[in-house]
Amino acid sequence: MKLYDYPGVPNPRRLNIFMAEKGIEIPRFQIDLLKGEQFSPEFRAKSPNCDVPTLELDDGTCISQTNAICRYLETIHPTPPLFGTTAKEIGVIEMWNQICFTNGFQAVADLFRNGPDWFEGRGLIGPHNYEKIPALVERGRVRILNFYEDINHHLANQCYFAGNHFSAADITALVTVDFAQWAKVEIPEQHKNLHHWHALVSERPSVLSNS
Ligand SMILES: N[C@@H](CCC(=O)N[C@@H](CS)C(=O)NCC(=O)O)C(=O)O
Repeated sequence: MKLYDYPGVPNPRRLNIFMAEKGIEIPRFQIDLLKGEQFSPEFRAKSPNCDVPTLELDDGTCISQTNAICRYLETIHPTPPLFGTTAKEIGVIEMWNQICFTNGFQAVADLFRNGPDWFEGRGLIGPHNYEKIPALVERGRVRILNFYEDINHHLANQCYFAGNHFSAADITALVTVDFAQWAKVEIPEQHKNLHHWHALVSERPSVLSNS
C-alpha cells in the first residue's frame, strides 16, 4: 500500500493518529498542496476529489476520504478497535464521529477557508473552484462555540465521546479542536469537561507523535 499525505494538515493528521493507535506503517508520498499537486492529472486519477489523505492498495485501487480509509484499515487491522465491536458501539461511535465532523470540523473549515488571508477562489476543497463567502467566517465561529457547548455537556459523565474507550470519534474531535486553535478559536474557560478531555487525549503517544 501507499499513502498520499501532506504533513501538518488536519485530515491527514486524523488518519496518522488513527494509524499510530493501531501501529500501522504505510510508505508515505507527499502531495504538495501549496504547489497544487493535488490537481495534477496523475493524482486526480487516484483521488477524484483532489484531496489528501488517499490510500492506494497493492492492486491499484485508491480510497480517499479519511473516514473511508479508517474504515478500510479497521477491517484489515481490527485491533485495537477504534470504531467499536458490538452493534451498539459501532452505531454510537459513528454517530459521534459524524456529529464532530459536521458540527465541528466543517464549521472550522468554513471559518478558515472563507477568511481574507488564503484560498482565493477556493472556498471549498475539491476539483471545482468556488468563491469564498465572507459571512461563513462569523457563522463558522458561532457554530464552533455552539459545538463546544454541546460537547462539553456530552462529556460531563464520560471520559470519551462514546463512553469509556478512546475511539475514532475522539480523533475527529481532537483534530477539530486543534484546527480551531489554528483559526484562533479557543475552548472557552468555563467548559471544564471539554478542557479535561482535551488534556487527556492530547497526552496519547499517537497524538504526541502527530502534533
Ligand atoms: N472530506 C475529505 C477532506 C480532505 C481534505 O480536506 N483534505 C485537505 C487537507 S486537510 C486537502 O486535501 N486540501 C486540498 C486543497 O485545499 O485543495 C476527508 O475526509 O478526507
